Amino acid sequence: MRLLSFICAACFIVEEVHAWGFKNGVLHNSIWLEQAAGVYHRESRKGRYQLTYKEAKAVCKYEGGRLATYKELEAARQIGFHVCSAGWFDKGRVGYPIVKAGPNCGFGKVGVIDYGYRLNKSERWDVYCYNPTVKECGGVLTDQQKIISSPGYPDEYEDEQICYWHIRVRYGQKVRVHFLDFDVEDDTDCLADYLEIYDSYDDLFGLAGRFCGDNLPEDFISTGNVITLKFLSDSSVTAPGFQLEYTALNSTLLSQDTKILLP
Ligand SMILES: *[C@@H]1O[C@H](CO)[C@@H](O)[C@H](O)[C@H]1NC(C)=O
Ligand SMILES: *[C@@H]1O[C@H](CO)[C@@H](O)[C@H](O)[C@H]1NC(C)=O
Ligand SMILES: [Ca+2]
Repeated sequence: MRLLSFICAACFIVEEVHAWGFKNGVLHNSIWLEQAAGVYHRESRKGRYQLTYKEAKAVCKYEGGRLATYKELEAARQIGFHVCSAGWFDKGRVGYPIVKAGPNCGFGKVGVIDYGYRLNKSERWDVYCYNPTVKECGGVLTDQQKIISSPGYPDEYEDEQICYWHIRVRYGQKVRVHFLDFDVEDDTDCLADYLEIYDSYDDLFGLAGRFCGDNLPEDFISTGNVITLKFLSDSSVTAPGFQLEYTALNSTLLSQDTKILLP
């Protein structure tokens, strides 16, 4: 079962890479442009489509930003910002930016898919925030090697944090994650605070592990050239957090392992 989901995660990545492809050395895929022009997408800690208008505003404000305006969303879209999730933006509007037409997203249209001004502000959607300053928490990383820490490390992280790190190394490479330090609020099923690793370009597919407590997790090696790390903290009890190092690996070195995995 685990093996199966592992393989399918790989299929998915390959499919996506083909669907989007490279242009000027950049993989044209929404997630890598997540912070395009200061605009980024957020969902609730509870999952997709859980934020009222008021909560959506609070999410952006918490991270030092505010709701994106239509103009900002469109400006980001024009440089490749593409997200297939409807979210609140300024003045109680809901919509999402589509760059590439597809049957399952945006009704085959391109542009900001605009659901208009919502009369009912208790409806639940995701959110599009605007914050042009670099965020300490999360980001899109393309370096060959880098050390990543929880916000504030080695001081304790704060409550109510959600950070996504999308790591993309060169096509054909893999990503190795090696933990240097780990101390996250302990909880039986890691439901309170946790770090998750996804063998995927987002956190919808390819969950490879969820970690909490103070045992150092084992090294992780991706199947493709992209991974996502998601760190979440709840509303009470913090800890010093984690520090890890990721490194790009040339997958030729690993082709033996890959063969074993493939049917
Ligand atoms: C507003 O939306 C919420 C959530 O979808 C729903 O529960 C509520 O009944 C709606 N209120 C009105 C007046 O339509
Ligand atoms: C990986 O391959 C690149 C290009 O072929 C090469 O420059 C680099 O030194 C290799 N890295 C390792 C760790 O083998
Ligand atoms: Ca906590």
